[in-house]
Amino acid sequence: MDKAYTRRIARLQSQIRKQRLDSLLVTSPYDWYYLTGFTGEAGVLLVEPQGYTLITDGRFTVQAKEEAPGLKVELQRQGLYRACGELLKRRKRRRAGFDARQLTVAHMGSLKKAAGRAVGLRDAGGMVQSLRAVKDVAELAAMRKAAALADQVVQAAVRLLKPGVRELEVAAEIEYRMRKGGASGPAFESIVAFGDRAALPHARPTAKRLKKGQLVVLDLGAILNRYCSDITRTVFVGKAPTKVRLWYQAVLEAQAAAIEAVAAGRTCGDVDAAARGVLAAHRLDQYFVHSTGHGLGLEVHEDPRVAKGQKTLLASGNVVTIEPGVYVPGVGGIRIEDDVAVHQSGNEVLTRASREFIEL
Ligand SMILES: [Mn+2]
Repeated sequence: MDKAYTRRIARLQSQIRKQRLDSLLVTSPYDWYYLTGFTGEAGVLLVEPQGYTLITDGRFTVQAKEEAPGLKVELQRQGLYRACGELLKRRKRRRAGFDARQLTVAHMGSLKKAAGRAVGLRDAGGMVQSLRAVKDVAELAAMRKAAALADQVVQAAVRLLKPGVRELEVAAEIEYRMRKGGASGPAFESIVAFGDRAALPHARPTAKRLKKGQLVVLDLGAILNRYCSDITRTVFVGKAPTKVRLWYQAVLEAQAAAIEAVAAGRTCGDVDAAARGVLAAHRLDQYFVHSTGHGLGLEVHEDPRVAKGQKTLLASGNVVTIEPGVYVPGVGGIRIEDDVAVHQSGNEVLTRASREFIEL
């Protein structure tokens, strides 16, 4: 297996020992891909202080061998969690960790039934996610490429914004261009929101046609070599009223202040406060209805969360989005989003498409 994977497993095993667990059930496909390179979507990776075993089914035998040579695989035939429970029982595990945010009540039922009373289960959620929050050199290189593809696609999408075009058409072009650029797909359902729909932070594209005098929010991200990007640009079709231009400048200023605050050792709450403070000075903070950003990596939303009051310290290797916005119901919304990597000193903005206000 690749050295990066063995290094990650070793780090997790030391965490397992530190938390005085004798095993950990890794139940997220993102987590086991991070640890082994196996991309199958069904299974459980059982990590123990001295080794690790993938429990999966016959559909993935060949795939696991190809993607994670040397990985020990046990095939389950009568239910994944039943097989897990039986394995824990055979190995006399007393303190097995699991992630309560991932295991369903049904999974837990089968697991407990098969494991029997002697096996102890404890919630140890988030252990792999916290390792994943710190990207290594190869991961950062992958994320730069995913960000560059998002830059290209968002710029191409802006050129498609002509009166009469539908939100859905622009969304389709966005996804087509991502795949042409090598992406396995979009990191999330692309947002193309015209006019008052731009006031909905998570608007889904509709058949609505673009008109002159509307704001347009484009929010998209690509998955390239398994890593996600996430970018938002807002443009105005026609000559923007002064009010809209002032809102845009305020959001841009808020974003710049938050990016400036992204540094190793600062809290995520500080970064959020930097954006919120600028918007408050413009009396626009009541229109900023979500948090400033989120971690980005194998998943489009991961640790650390950049939200109000978050005490988590940023560390070198973190990648977060910075995406303040203002949303005025009935009028429209403005959001500017970029992906930022934290370095030992300073930070690096991975997405580079121009942030200047565009009037088409
Ligand atoms: Mn985002």
